[in-house]
Amino acid sequence: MKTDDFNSPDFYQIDDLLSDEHKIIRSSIRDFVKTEITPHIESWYEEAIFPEHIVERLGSIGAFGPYLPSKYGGAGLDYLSYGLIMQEIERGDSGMRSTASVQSSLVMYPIFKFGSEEQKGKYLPKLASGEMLGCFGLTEPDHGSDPSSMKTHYKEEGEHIILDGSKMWISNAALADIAIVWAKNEAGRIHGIIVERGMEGFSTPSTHGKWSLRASSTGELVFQNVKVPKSNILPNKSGLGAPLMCLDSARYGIAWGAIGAAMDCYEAARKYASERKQFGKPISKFQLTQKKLAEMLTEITKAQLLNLRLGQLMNDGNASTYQISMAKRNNVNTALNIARESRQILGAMGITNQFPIMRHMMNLESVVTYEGTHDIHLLILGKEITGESAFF
Ligand code: TGC
Ligand code: FAD
Repeated sequence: MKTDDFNSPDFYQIDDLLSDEHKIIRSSIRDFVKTEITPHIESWYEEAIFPEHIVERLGSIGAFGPYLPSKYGGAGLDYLSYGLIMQEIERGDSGMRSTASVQSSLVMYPIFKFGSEEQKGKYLPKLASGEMLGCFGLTEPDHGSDPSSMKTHYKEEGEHIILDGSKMWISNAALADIAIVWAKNEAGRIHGIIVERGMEGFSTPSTHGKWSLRASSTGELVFQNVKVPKSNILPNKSGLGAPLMCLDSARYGIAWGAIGAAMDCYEAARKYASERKQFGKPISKFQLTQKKLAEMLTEITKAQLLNLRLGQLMNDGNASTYQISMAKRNNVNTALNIARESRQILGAMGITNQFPIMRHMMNLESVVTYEGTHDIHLLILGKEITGESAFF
């Protein structure tokens, strides 16, 4: 069995800016990843298995909704803690982090922010413990970057609504007990609806043939005249702004998570370079290898500082969508470049599953697309800078 002796690079002594509590949380999640994810991830990935038991395990270590109050099963932690948890889990695998961030930011967060007291009491504690798994349905087959044009809709019928349409590319769809579904009412206004597994006309086919996020389950949500009680509508916010608020929280977690994957690639490449000999000396003696490693560490350090400051702004309630977009876009792109450079340092060995690099690289190809593509985040920033929308 592979040993995992990962330690995160800290070139700018950023640890000095974290509290003891932050460091304890990071260390406990890191230990969890070392014992419960690293030893199995390559075979789950190769066999395209989502390890269902991991849901309750993630719940037990507090990875679901850590920033929610304890009244609802959360741990009342701050956003730096949430970021560190995402960083450590994605260091293990982006698919595992996907499960944690969908559950936390895209399922628990909207119920907490927009739900009724009854909805919060009914779902949040079970979601926090991992007894229940959720998913988030915004993307449709014909509407990805442009969710405002979604077709999924509902009409009112007495105490129920009748929901029709479909969602695609939904993480955890096939396993989720509940789905937070975004759909338009008869006036064309977007609302969030809690759809439960077992409701007649609701099905969740799996998506196969992915070369990315293979240890994560992806699927569709299909609604054919699904009768949902009106009381399952999230009452406290409507409009596209509601799902976009959830995305802010999830994109923040991804900005941290991606750097976890980058650190894992960098550490694997650094160690390999000191052990692998060519032309009679370790390849770490070659200037071109040193250039790669120096540039990787520089980019990781810049991204760590971006995350730290963004986390402070999140804690103060002052982080803007645009700041979050910048961090998501920069850090995922940085991680993808670092995965590619690390792979080069390992030569042929870099393409095997004896090292985590190629898996991280393939995962990051999804991460750079979901939660807003690299180019959509550039346009979100462009709109903020110029005041002009490139979308409409
Ligand atoms: P736009 O006109 O900019 O905004 C529409 C309305 O929303 C308001 N708003 C916000 N409100 C709160 N928080 C925010 N962050 C907000 N951003 C915008 C805005 O004020 C407006 O309100 P109102 O009252 O004027 O109507 O919208 P737009 O249609 O121009 O589109 C904006 C755009 C393209 C940036 C947005 O739609 C977008 O971000 N597209 C990307 C789609 C996306 O990210 N999808 C993600 C799906 S979920 C996912 O990928 C999960 S992967 C999970 C995993 O496995 O980890
Ligand atoms: P499109 O929107 O069709 O974009 C295709 C290309 O066109 C991209 O390069 C894009 O940048 C570019 N483009 C689009 N519009 C513009 C423009 N105005 N200007 C310039 N370029 C543009 N969604 C969910 O709702 N829930 C989930 O849980 C979820 N999980 C996912 C899991 C995985 C593994 C993946 C891969 C996706 C997941 N998604 C989920 C969907 C994801 O959010 C979408 O894939 C993403 O928003 C992009 O949409 P699209 O794939 O339809 O691409």
